[in-house]
Amino acid sequence: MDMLRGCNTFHSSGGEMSGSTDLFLMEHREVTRRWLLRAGVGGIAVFGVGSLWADEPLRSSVLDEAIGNLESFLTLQDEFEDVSRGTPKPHSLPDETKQEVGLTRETWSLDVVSDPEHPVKLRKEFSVEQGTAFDFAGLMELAETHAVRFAKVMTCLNIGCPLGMGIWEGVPLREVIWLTQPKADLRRVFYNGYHNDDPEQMFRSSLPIGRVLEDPFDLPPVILCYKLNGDWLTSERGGPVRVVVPEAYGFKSIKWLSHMVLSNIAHANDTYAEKNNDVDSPLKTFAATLSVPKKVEANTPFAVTGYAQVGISGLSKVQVWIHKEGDELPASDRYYAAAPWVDAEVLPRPVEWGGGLADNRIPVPTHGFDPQTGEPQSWPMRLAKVHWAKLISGLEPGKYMLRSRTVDEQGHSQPMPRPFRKSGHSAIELIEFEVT
Ligand SMILES: Nc1nc2c(c(=O)[nH]1)N[C@H]1C(S)=C(S)[C@@H](COP(=O)(O)O)O[C@H]1N2
Ligand SMILES: [Mo]
Repeated sequence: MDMLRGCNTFHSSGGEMSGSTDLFLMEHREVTRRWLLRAGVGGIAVFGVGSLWADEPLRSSVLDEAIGNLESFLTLQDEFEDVSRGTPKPHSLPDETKQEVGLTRETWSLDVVSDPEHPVKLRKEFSVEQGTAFDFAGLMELAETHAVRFAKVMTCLNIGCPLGMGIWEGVPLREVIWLTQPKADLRRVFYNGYHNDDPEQMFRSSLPIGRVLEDPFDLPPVILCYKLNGDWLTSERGGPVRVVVPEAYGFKSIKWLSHMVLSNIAHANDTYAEKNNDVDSPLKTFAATLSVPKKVEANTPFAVTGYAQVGISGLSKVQVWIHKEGDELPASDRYYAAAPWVDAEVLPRPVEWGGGLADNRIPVPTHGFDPQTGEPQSWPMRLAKVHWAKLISGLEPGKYMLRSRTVDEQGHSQPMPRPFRKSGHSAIELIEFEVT
């Protein structure tokens, strides 16, 4: 865990149909439905990306097939990548132990207390020690009137590649904080999850109180999350309750939540700061490939696909640039800003969302989706992972390098505007392939 690496790319094996052809066709049909059977569906025009699809009959079947094989938009809970500390990892404990230590909905309890070292004036505290802890029944009571849902990609600042994409449901954290009736000296909250009662294993994160009490611009609230894609949050994903911070990297979204401390401390005190991470860095926008053939035939069109993480700066374009080995690279152009980039097609919202959603419907209401129709209110949606594809017309034989990048809504191309690795991955990906 927590290792530094680029984003995975898988070389597709170019038309290979190994294994059972029937099975392949079945799977193929299924995934194709996710992304392609839209022309007659009528959803496209509603949000104004009709032009992308207007020339649909002219689209290459090569491109359509590559799009059809893309992963689904939402990730099944069990298929998220897991980034968990702990020996043993809390989600691997036996059920009896989970019961004992409060890692089930029936036994969950939360401390919400003033920081002894930087005290806050509160009228009320919730304390496990004093038998007044906040419990799951209390959370469900708040959920009746305050529950919210939003779509968000979970991404580790250190790993860089998205871990999974979900619809997260929970109660805004501020609702629980208001129950303590804070009066003064509240500047920050910090929080941690169950850590085998070993201080060495504690993994803590923190937020300025302002972010908890108010949602800047159109961001969803910071939540105490108990459901993912419509199902109870699994133990591996941090259940029964985890924090989810919409615009932040994963380390702010503490799993197996057990302690919430209201503090007058004036600065961040996250465990993740210890490894030189920039803990105030919101999610970045970047692109990566999902499928690039390793070898292609000369003068034959082929498709490449990928995804873009849409960070707080939004996404206006995904672009690719194919550079032949030996050709001159632009001089003194560190981020290849002047290279001959060409636009790829950013796919509209899928027909099927995936992720195991009941009836394949985004539950209503969900932040960012129309409360009547369930359609996304903007696309590509911020804080999500979207997909792109590009048909490359034939190339002459040789070795090539494919780069992909995003351009955000302010016109910054990757790795800008925040190119520093410890504030999150944004380097331009480089994939080699050969034309024979
Ligand atoms: N209690 C606890 N919460 C945690 C972690 C952890 O190790 N312990 N890892 C964090 C990190 S670094 C990331 S990137 C995300 C990963 O979430 P996931 O495992 O649901 O994909 O969880 C965060 N929450
Ligand atoms: Mo992480």
